Amino acid sequence: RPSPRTHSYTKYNSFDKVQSWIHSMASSNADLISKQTIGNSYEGRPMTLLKLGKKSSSVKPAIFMDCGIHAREWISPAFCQWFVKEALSTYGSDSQMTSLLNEMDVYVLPVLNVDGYDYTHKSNRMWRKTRSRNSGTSCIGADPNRNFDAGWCTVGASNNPCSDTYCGSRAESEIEAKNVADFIRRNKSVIKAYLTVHSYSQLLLFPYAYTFELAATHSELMKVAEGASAALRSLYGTRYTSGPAAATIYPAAGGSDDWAYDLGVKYSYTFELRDTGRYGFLLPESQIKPTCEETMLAVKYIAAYVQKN
Ligand code: ING
Ligand code: ZN
Repeated sequence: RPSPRTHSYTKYNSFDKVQSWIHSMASSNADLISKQTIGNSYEGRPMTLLKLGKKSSSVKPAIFMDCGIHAREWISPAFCQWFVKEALSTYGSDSQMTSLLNEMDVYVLPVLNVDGYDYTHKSNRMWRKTRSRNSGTSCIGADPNRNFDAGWCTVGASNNPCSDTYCGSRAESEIEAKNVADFIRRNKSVIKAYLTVHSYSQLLLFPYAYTFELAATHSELMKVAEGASAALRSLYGTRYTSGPAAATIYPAAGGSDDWAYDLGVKYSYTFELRDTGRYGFLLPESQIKPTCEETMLAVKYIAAYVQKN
């Protein structure tokens, strides 16, 4: 089991390495971090959630962030690992991170689609979906970001199990989506923000994807997204576009951020990290550090806003 000191944050780590890292982070930083399993995947892998935050006797508001909902988007789990490292190493020196973790808890799910992520390392680098068996076909898996109960399977999703955007047999048919939805439902009184990290396209998206109608709090969601994009761009000049998903990327039902928003999580965002297509999902490891550094600024911007509102 590698100690956090030997873990590489500038490589794309396998599921097993991420899992060992999660255990060692949680056991060596007990006052700021704890772990819990929110359930097992279809193939039985644990979905381990990290909770960052100074322990408090009062109930703290929280932010929930997941990475790796799509298996091949490897920069995403790399960012969640980076975020946890940065949070722990800058607590006590960075005033914003210190205040954030004193006042709030940040839940981080480093890999949501654990089976798919493992499969991209071992068999098919371009796999996107879960690895569940479908009845009546040899085609495997459903798209976990079409499987949430938000206009489920009405637009931008497929009924065909062989499609990469298969919505599943029903909303939350995929145990990985259900485990996340159950956790957020159980903790909805404290969860103020939901962040989900994808790649690629350099976008900061917010509801809705399942309809072109604007969210009730559209102006505020847009204002915060533009502030976060500006913060991100300040580091290396990387340009992000902000907007509601349907109009900014494409209409698509069953997405996790739409579902969380309709549940009542007021600040709900989907990040699409680097790049804009030169490397796409195959973003070189040399870009992990700059991508994570700039994305930290955007996530910290949103967190600071949520903390004061
Ligand atoms: N993009 C997202 C997808 O699931 C998205 C875009 C965001 C759809 C929010 C629905 C809701 O297709 C990638 N790259 O996966
Ligand atoms: Zn994705």
